[in-house]
Amino acid sequence: MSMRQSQDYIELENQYGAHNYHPLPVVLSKGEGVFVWDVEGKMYFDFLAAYSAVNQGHCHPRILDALHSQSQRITLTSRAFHNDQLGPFEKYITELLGFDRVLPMNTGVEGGETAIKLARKWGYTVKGIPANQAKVVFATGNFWGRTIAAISSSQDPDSYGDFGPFVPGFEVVPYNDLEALDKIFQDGHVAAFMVEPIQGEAGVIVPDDGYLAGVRALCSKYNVLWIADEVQTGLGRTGKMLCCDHAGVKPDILVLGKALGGGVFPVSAVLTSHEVMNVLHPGQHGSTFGGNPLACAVAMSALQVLVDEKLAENAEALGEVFRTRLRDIHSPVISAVRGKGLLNAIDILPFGDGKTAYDVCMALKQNGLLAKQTHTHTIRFAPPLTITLEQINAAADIIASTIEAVTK
Ligand code: IF1
Repeated sequence: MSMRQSQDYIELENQYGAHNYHPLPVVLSKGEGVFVWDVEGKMYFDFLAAYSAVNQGHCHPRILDALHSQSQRITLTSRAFHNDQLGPFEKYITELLGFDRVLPMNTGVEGGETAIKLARKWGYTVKGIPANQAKVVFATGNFWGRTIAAISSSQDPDSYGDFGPFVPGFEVVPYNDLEALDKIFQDGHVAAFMVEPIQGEAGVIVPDDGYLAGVRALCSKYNVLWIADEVQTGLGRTGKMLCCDHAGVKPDILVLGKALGGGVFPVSAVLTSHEVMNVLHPGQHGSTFGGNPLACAVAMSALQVLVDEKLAENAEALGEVFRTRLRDIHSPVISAVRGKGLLNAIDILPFGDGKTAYDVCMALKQNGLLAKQTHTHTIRFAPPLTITLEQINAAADIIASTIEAVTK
């Protein structure tokens, strides 16, 4: 039996799997640090990091060790019983990030759903919003997952098309627009405003410097809970532990996911105050896997790696280097360079006979760097935060030479 090649694996997925993605034609079989290898043994820089879920690098030894040693003891108890990993994890993460309480879940979208349930219930029982009248406000361009609630706030037809009817009580305002917030918050039925400090899927949209401080002030003024969706921007990605830290402000509810699982296990978490978290009583929310001992052991090690290896600081410093390198690529097809820390993006103008960012990503793949386009014209660059100066410069060399070559 000849060893399977990439095309064999792709054909298996085409024949037996759902076609809910259009992946780049590369089949990965090994990952270590900032590198991944395909089944033919070709090595690539991973500049997507599973959409910022591999901040600590692929197969981090300390995180794998936590996974392996806990898996030899006990992995899943359900929350019908206590376990010896949950309490220590809850203490560690709440003290590390400065919140009173945490509710552990599994995926980022479950974190978002949990935050919205908390906000609605707080709206009724604390703010005094009439039953079933609570409103949650979102920003245009938001993306927080694929559930019916998450697509109910979306403006992207690919996200919501043919999946209606949608969750009621969701309102949308333009991102980065404080006046619009000031206006809609005057509706006393608004319980919360959920927003990404930098919009990831929308194309790494960085708001004006005063925006987050303005959100904080307006939410306080109108007694509206600010839910910060830091599933993608959190945990060192933008050069601080939390993206909100750049503005020196704290949300009422924080949603984390992705890198909380250290790239090896789905872990998400919702952190908030006693006042908000205490609106939930036994039997009112939960999850089979939420807070399982394996997830807690992995997440604890994932956080400790971020802190001990100073990955946020590394992201801050190397992000500056990387954006400078991108700006030094004097190419007529690059119309914008933007980002914070190691969450960056470039916009690519159509070139050649209608070629787009996808064609640049295909050429980057040929040259040993994996990245993914978003919304046709944008390429997001988000490597693991463990990347070194030498590696970021080598990757920038590949990006520069590739763009120069394909756009000749
Ligand atoms: C896919 C996108 C990124 C997120 C933010 C919550 C979630 C996400 C800010 C939900 C998830 C993922 C979903 C994944 C690809 C990826 C993605 F391209 F889809 F939009 F990162 F930008 N909040 N983003 O970015 O977390 O439930 O997925 O754990 O659906 O293809 P999840």
